[in-house]
Amino acid sequence: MLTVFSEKHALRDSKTELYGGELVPPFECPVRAEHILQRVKEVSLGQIIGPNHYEIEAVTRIHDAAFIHFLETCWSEWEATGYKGEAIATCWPARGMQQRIPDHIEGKLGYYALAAETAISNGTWEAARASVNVALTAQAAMRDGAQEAFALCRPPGHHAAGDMFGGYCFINNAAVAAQAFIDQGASRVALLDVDFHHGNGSQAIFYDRDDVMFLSLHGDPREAFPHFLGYADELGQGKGEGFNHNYPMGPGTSFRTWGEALDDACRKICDFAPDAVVISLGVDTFEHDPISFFKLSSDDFKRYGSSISSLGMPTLFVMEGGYAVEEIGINAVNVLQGYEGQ
Ligand code: Q9C
Ligand code: ZN
Repeated sequence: MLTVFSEKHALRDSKTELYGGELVPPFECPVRAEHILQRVKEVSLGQIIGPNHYEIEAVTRIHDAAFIHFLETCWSEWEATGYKGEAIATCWPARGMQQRIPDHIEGKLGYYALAAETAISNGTWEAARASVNVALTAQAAMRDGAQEAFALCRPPGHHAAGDMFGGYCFINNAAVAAQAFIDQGASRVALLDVDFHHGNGSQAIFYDRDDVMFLSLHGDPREAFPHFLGYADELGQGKGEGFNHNYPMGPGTSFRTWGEALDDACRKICDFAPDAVVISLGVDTFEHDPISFFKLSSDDFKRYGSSISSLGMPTLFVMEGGYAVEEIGINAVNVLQGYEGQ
């Protein structure tokens, strides 16, 4: 399987994450991508290439242009105020308040942030831009005939909505890639999100559409981030009704239960008969993940990779979360090897 990777991921290297009331070193850190790349090489998964450059229009098919401009300019505006730390949102357009975009960077941050853990710092934009180019390059390889590809994206993307960043995500790489399939003539695309966290951004982006089906297996929002989306009764709206499927699961969920949810999601994908499948591949479902509560073992990742290949559909894997950094390479590549029948 082809892997696409950019060294520019390392430019996303913020120093702080607001976690449990403390500023800690971010769980979403550069070594994650290095370990995955190392494992891809170790098992000789296949060719590894760098990303091509894509115009921003591929991104603004999904994201609001003013939001993208905000991401691009946020750090320099923040720095210009003289603040000493990284750019972190501290106020929001909460219930009953105006949804107008303020002029001050503090206000803009609150407007465009969906959570406070994710700090923007120098290099964040460049890395996010490279990450979506990685996804688009892997997608283009499939347009040109590849049956599958691995976009080793970092930073991840599935929490990013049309005009919101957060949950370590800035640009929704998987959504932009799904849209690229549609723009190249696909009638239907399934976006299957197996990251531990609900893909709120992807769901919101495609919620009223019937050409991209979104399915997500995740920690129950009653107990897990992003807390305010991901319930089972969110089925889509308008012509998108019936094209959104959530499988929220509680603390301690084992592969038995998780695998049954995956089988159900795969049946829905089969009925939908998409031209391509995009997998939001998070491996934070791992039993030893430091911020999650599912109990999948390293072997389980192989098993479900094989289930995904049983769909027999062109499949683009897009890297999302996973914070057990020592095992992240083994777990992510196990999915890909399981898919390849190894
Ligand atoms: N108590 C991704 O996996 N904070 N993002 C969790 C846990 C945010 C995860 C707090 C987690 C975001 C791409
Ligand atoms: Zn996650």
